[in-house]
Amino acid sequence: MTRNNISQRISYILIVTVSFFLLSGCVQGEASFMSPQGPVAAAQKAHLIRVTAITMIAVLPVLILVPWFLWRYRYKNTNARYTPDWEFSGPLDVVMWGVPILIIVVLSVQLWSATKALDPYRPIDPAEGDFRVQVIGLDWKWLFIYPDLGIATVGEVAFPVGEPVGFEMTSDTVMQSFAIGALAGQIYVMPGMSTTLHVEADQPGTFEGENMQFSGVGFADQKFQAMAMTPAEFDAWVAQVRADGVALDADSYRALAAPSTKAQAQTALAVPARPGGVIYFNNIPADFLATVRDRYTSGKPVDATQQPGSPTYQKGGTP
Ligand SMILES: [Cu+2]
Repeated sequence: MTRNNISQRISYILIVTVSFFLLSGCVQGEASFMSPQGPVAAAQKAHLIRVTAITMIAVLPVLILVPWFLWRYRYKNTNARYTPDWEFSGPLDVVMWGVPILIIVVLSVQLWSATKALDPYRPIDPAEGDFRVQVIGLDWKWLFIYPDLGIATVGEVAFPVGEPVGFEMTSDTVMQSFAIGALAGQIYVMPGMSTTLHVEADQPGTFEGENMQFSGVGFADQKFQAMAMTPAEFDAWVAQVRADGVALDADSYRALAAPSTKAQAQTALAVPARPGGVIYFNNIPADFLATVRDRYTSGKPVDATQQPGSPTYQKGGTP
């Protein structure tokens, strides 16, 4: 590799790194792990900064020395030593190989321990137990089910602040990617499978959640508000969902699961047009997520008319 190539490559790395930090500052504060609102996102941010700093031990000297060499050993500078036959320096080789090897060893240890610590399946506090929320990814909305409270929502998900929340998730359409950026990283959801994500919010607040995997025309609308509430606020919210909700049954689920934005789903279900496309359900069949998920693994193929992601999906009636 020529020096020019190297410096090109380095300027590219620099531009990407700098834009990353600039752009992450532009994102709405509560949507990014760079302004963490919980312990998981805080650990992710600390990990990124640590890893970037360690990498800079190798990157910064190159960024500084390459322009300096170019300047110092330019043709017209008669003060610089000209040694066209120079080809090897033992101490220099030890530094040039030794430092990067050390960095890779340290990065490996960092990555290993961070991967274990940030395992999304690992309960945040095993002694405390999870506040359970089940999630079904649909075109183009997320259905949140509270199996212990008998309610479900679309467009917003609330949970008590300071309590570890365990999301059990699946998809009833294509693969999607669930993320509440300010609390934790993204996790994929897939039909016929369950994935798990643990989050916790430090302070009461509202954070943006979204689907991060393109899934068709309504993709941009597949966002929701994640709301960390005080216990009193949360109880009031649950009471409101229970009072204002419609029953979640086979028919309402079929209407909800059909490809539509949240607002279109409100119309299809004939429920109030709440801001943000929010829909409340109050009567939840037992183990609804398992019923939806396990259709795909019964051993019999699921007919296309029964798959919400299919163009021939039947929106109404029971099969
Ligand atoms: Cu999978």
